[in-house]
Amino acid sequence: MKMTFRWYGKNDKIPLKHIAQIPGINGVVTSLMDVPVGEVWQISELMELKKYVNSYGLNLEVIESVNVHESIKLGDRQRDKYIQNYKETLVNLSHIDIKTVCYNFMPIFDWTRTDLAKPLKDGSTVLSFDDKQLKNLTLDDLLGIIKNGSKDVSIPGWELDRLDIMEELFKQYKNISEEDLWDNLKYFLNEVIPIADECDINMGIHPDDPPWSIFGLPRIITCKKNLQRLVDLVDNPRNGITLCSGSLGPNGDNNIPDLIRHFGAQNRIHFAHVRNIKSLDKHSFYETSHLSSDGSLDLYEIIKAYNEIGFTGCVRPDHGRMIWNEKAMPGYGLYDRALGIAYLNGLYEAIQKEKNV
Ligand SMILES: [Mn+2]
Repeated sequence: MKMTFRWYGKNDKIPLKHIAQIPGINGVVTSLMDVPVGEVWQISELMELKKYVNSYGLNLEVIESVNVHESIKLGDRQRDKYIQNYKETLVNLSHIDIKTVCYNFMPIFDWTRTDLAKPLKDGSTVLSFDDKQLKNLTLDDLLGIIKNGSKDVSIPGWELDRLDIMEELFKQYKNISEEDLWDNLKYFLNEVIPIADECDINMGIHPDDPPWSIFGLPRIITCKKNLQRLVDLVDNPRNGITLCSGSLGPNGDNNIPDLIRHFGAQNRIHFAHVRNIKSLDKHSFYETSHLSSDGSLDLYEIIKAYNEIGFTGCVRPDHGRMIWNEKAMPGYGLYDRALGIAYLNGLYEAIQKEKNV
C-alpha cells in the first residue's frame, strides 16, 4: 500500500513542501490541469510536471484523471478522434513512467453534491448530498430552467450560465440509455486497453458519485454487479477499478470490504480512495472525518481487506472536512486529509503487525 495525496498542480493552495511533510507519504496524484478535455497531453509538459514533483522528494504516482470527452460517452461521430487523442496521451504518460491512470464515465456531471459546506456540530463543514434538494429534476426540467430562466434551483459548482453551455449536451443525453452508455464504454475500452497494456499502464475507473442516477442521466458504475460487468467488458487485467469507498458507500448494498476482496482476487483494483461517509435517509449522506465511529463505513475492516489481498497499489485519503479555519477547495483541504492519512497509516501498521504475531 503506497500512501499518496491528491495535488491540483502549481495553482493548488497546498504546496508540495507541505504535502512532503505528511508522515508516510510516497507521492502525489495529479493531472495536467490546464489541458482541455479531449486534447493530447504533451510529453514536454508531463516531463516538467514530473521534474517539479520530484524536486520535492515526491513521486508522481497516479494520474487522476485523464478525463473522457463527452463525445466518447455519447458515442457520437467525433468519438474516434478523441479516442485517438486518449491513446496518444497514454503513450506520452508512459514516457514519464506513469503506471496508473484514473478516469470516470459519468455523463456531464462529475461528483455532485447539494451542499459544499454543511456545518457539523463541531464547527467543521463537509460536503453533503440529499436527493430531495434536487427535487427530482430531470434533463427536461433543466432544459426548461435554461429556457425560462427560473432561478429557484441551484446546484453547487454549476452556475446557471454554465447550464446554458450544457443545453446541447442535455439534449443529446436525452437519447442515451444505460445500455447505450455501456456500449460506448465497451467501445472505448476495446480501443484503449490494448494501448494501456502496451504502455504498462493500469486503468482504474472511478465509480459514479453518488452511485445512482441524477437528473435522469444514466449512471452505471454504481455497484458490485455493474463493476463486475465493467471488468468483464474487456478481459485484460489493465481494465480495472479505482475503488472509492466514499463514492460506493452511500449505496448501503455496497459492502466495501467485500468489494475489495472480490475485485482484489481478480487483480482489478488499481487505485484506492479511502474515506468515510455518514448515510442518512435513502439517497442522502454527508462526508465525515475518516474515523470509523464518525461515519457509516468501518475503515478498520476496509484497510484489513486491502492488507488481506496484498494490495501494493496507491491509496489516497479522499475528501476531508474543512477544519481549523482552513480556506481551500471544498473537500480538498490539507488538514483533514493529512489527519486521514495518519489514521489510515495507523490502522495499516497495526493490522500488519497483528498479522505477523
Ligand atoms: Mn473518490
